Amino acid sequence: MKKLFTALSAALLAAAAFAQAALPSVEGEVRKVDLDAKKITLKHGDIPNLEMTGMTMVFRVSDPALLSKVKPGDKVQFTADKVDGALTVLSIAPAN
Ligand SMILES: [Cu+2]
Repeated sequence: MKKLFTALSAALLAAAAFAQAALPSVEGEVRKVDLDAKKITLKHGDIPNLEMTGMTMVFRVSDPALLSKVKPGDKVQFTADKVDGALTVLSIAPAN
């Protein structure tokens, strides 16, 4: 029984790690960068993990340093997820 529980825990941990790593990369275009509010406006394509189709909207960023990597007009690839109830960009980089 204990062995089974250990195996289940390991499987759950692996699944959680996989979910983290598996955030899909999304195409977008930067519309606005707000350093003070730590927010970015992106015109984005489909975001399967958030069940969103393309639109233009504001995201929080997990780390303000992300905002220094991009500027309005840039085509980007990013990942986003819900963090503490807020739609948050977790990674972003210029697309090339
Ligand atoms: Cu959206």
